[in-house]
Amino acid sequence: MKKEVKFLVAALLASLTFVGVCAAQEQTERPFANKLSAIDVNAPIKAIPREYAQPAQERGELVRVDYPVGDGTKYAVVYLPYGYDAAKRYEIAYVMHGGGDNQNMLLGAPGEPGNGFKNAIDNLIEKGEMSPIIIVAPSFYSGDRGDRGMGDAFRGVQEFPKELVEGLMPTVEEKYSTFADSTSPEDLAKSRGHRLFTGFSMGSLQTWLVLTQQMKYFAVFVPLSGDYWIGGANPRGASPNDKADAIAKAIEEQGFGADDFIIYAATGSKDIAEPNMTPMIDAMKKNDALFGKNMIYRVKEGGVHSFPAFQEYLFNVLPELYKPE
Ligand code: FER
Repeated sequence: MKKEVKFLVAALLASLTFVGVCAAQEQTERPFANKLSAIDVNAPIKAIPREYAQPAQERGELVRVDYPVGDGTKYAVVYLPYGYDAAKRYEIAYVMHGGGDNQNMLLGAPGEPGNGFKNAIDNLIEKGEMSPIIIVAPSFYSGDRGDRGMGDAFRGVQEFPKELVEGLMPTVEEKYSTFADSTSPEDLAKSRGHRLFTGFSMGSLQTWLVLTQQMKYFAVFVPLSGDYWIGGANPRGASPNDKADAIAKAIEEQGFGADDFIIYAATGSKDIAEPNMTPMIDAMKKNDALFGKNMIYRVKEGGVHSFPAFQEYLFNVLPELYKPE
């Protein structure tokens, strides 16, 4: 090879390496790293104190956001923290309800802050116990079907991961300021470290489905009272090891490893999901290389499969994951 050509090849390789390193650094922005290390998994899960359920002085706003799905539209309820400022960047948490519920169940509907959980979030932020974040409450049901059978839930959770990344995320994160520089798939992926998915019961199944299919866009997962049903429908006969292996395989097939995500799982000792979830988590823990350092699991003593339990888990988990600096 001629000297000049060698030089050109070397320069090209050096610049490619440089671009590669920059890309890797962007990919590896990991604000979620170390979030779990300070959490005592044996500490009791706190009930929501009565005063936190009262309206705060500084109240966030609930807005309805319509987004495209196929030929139609669906909507999500979006919580904007008090003093939301489009010039700032916000962490964002997507929260999925359980079977039979809807977009309004967790936080309330716009103008009707519902059952006190929104007040609890307002209060946590007002008291400086949690950073202001954006919370998105969508539904896996199709708005116009209005049906609520188990088959609809199975279909809904299976269809949702695609509509999440193609319709909901781009619409919400275009409208409101998150860590995504734009709503291109590349920028949404680049900001994955600042994006959480959680849900209760069928919403927990939804969380496992998002983890196994859309980890490209999410790094923080909070499955509450629900195990992974392979593919989305109840996998009769799948053992805890089968499920753990399927989750591990899906993570690896998406090109991710132990440093790329965290899982904060929880349920109650009397929850109908506990006998499903605990053995699956135990099977996952056997894969120490993938889950050893980045997964925790808390079980609330006496906790049952109920909406108040869902609220309690989030009330405990969100301030831990979004500790003010
Ligand atoms: C589970 C137990 C119960 C679970 C889901 C449910 C995804 C849902 C029950 C219902 O909607 O009635 O382990 O995991």
